[in-house]
Amino acid sequence: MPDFGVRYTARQRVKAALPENFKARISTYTDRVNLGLDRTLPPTTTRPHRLHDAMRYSVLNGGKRVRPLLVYAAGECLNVDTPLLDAPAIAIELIHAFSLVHDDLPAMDNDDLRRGKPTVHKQYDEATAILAADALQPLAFAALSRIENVPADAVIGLVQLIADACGSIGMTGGQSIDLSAEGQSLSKQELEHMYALKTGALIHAAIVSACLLKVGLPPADAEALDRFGRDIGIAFQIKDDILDVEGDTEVIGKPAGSDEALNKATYPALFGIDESRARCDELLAGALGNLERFGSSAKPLVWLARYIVERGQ
Ligand code: GRG
Repeated sequence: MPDFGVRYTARQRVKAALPENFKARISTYTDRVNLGLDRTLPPTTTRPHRLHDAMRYSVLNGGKRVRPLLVYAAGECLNVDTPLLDAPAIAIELIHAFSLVHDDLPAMDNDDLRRGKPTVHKQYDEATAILAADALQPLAFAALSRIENVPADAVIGLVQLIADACGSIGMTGGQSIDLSAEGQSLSKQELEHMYALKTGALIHAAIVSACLLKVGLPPADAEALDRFGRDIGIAFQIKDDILDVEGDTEVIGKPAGSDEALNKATYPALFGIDESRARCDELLAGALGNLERFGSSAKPLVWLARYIVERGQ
């Protein structure tokens, strides 16, 4: 039985002195999760080669790694040992990758490009893309189950958190509402509910996973991070919509797969770009307010929250 569990060297297990500035800190954590993902995914030399090649292509073809970064930043905020955060960071990114493969399929958004490269069904074929995504989801839970030095109730808590965030009361439910809302007018409340499920649930789970790994976390701290996760998750999707509109204005017409071409119910489409920006700023301010109680240990979370709302891609 092959074992694809993540194994770090003793040096990597030691909590390294982290660089002080944002960019250097981000690349330290990005490298860390990329290493973990690489070791978790079966090699292409393992049969079936094409399936494993497609799985690796879908995960290791770029991506900002925002969700794993949030796991590590929330862990820093609570002073959780970095190695404990690897499993949820890897699991959540694998779930995210599988959702993108499905999201790009002809039955969903029918996109040809993802991260500037052919989508998985274009690079391979539709059946391989479906199977690769199918295999990424259990791989996420297998990675989670291999977490070491964590009490069983915390592991169960992580499995429940991430399963709920991924399922019909989370991302999949949000995607279902999104598909049935095409061409419809939703209230702000309805739209934000859809965003909270479709995109927010996994982002929220990234933050809360660090909370589950902190022994003796005061309930008020857990509640503050819970609220932070909810606000920043919705802000992430509104910003994604704004970027989609801004991207479309740079090309003539409505590119296939764009929100406008798909007649999607989005914040800019329903309430305009100015209101979308204002709501993003409002959510950011609310999110940051929840971090004040943590003082300077929340700095990486503050950086990431600002990055989410101010990013250019
Ligand atoms: C669970 C059966 C099943 C299907 C999945 C397709 C689907 C249901 C859900 C899709 C949810 C989805 C794609 C939401 C959009 C989230 C979003 C804004 C993605 C872009 O995330 P980034 O910007 O991407 O973090 P990178 O490329 O940086 O990783």
